[in-house]
Amino acid sequence: MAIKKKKSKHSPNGRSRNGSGAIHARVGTAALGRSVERSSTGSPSQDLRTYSIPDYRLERPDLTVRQAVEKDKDGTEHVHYDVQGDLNAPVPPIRDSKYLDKKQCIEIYRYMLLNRKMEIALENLYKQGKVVGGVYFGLGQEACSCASAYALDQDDWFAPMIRNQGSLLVRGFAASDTMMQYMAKADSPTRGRDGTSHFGDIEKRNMVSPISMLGDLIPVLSGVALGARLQGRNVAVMTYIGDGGQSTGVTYEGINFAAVQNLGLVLIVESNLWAYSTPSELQYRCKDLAERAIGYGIPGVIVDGTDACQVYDAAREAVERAHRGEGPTLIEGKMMRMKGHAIHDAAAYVPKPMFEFWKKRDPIARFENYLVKEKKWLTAKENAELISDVERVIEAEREIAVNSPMPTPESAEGGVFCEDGCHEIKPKYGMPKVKKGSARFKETEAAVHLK
Ligand SMILES: Cc1ncc(C[n+]2csc(CCOP(=O)(O)OP(=O)(O)O)c2C)c(N)n1
Ligand SMILES: [Mg+2]
Repeated sequence: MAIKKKKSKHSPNGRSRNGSGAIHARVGTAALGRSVERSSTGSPSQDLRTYSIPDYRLERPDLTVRQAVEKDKDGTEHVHYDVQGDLNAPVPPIRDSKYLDKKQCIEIYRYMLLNRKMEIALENLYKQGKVVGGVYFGLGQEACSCASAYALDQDDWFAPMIRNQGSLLVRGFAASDTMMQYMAKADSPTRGRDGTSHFGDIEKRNMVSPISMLGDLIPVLSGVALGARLQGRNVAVMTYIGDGGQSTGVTYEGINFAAVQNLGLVLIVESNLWAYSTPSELQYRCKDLAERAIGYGIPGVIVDGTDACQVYDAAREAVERAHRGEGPTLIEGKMMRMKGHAIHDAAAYVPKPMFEFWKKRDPIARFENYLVKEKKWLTAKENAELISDVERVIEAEREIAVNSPMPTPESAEGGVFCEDGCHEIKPKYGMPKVKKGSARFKETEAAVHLK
């Protein structure tokens, strides 16, 4: 296998941050392209294959982070990071969506605002001492969370990770659910048994609970798709993994399983340049994580994770592939984690100019500019009204959350393990298909399990 690469003057390992020319870009299709290279005489060379990764971005930031070690007077070593590259590059426009209309764009914008303002309220609740434990933020990643979840159909499934509190809003959770969860309130989805995001809803919202062990959601979601298929349905199952988390072995296992079984996994790789305090340069060696798709034999695509239209289009195409039973898609969303890992982390290790570069690419400010100034789909007055309405909603949700009681100590005894008659496990879409055969096993394992 050969991937055409161009050596960068910034990168000693040959990994340039500038996508131009590094991977054959074929914008407009999410299909994995593979071709046989032709030699200069025009005859096909069987030795060299090239692969195409579509790249929807209108800008390919060319920044590199390098580790430097300095010694202080006592000889103690201090590690810090420097950023190099074109930090003054102009901000790209939003790419027009192939699918979204005016109403849908405004709806996604509203979810992104809800996402941002809910997290601002959460930060305040934390500072008021009302939160039990920490708080995670998706600042700078609202377009990725909201536009991807918006691409799912009602019957599809999803599993968010810590940066995807916006996806929960899109899938019908209230902001107060997340707030109460962080405050461990009696009315929170886990009734005070968990202080962060470990809750799901397999009945109404087709949501699998996040799993803290990075990567483990991927095989679980692949399993959901397999379960649905056994019940006669091709559903899309969307989940997220960070640029750090994707290094885990289970990520490989989960995607590979979905690939060979043609399961409708839609994996959003959140390339936000940091994994806790580790820059992506120290996390993986390939240039773009979408390249991983080539090894799995599935389509991979790169989008600007701060552009809601690009995220939506790639996610929607992946969801449609899933519905057609054509298997998984890997979507790499490039963006920047604009806060520390969680509220306790001031992110002092991130070079300040890097924050400044990405602040100019704020997904909400860019989408607002697109809707108000470029498309003129919102007047300044309508936009101001929409923002105040979102603020009103968040304030009302905050009130609900704050006024919810703490759980009673006695309630801790119940509702942790399934008790007799607690709930029925039944197939969602129909009885699993029974395979006819002459062997001893007459029914599929799922059919036996769900009897
Ligand atoms: C298997 C595993 N290893 C380590 C951790 C601890 N941990 C939690 S989040 C995190 C960083 C994740 O970085 P990334 O995947 O890039 O996601 P981001 O926080 O940037 O969204 C680590 C190391 C974990 N939860 N699971
Ligand atoms: Mg990361």
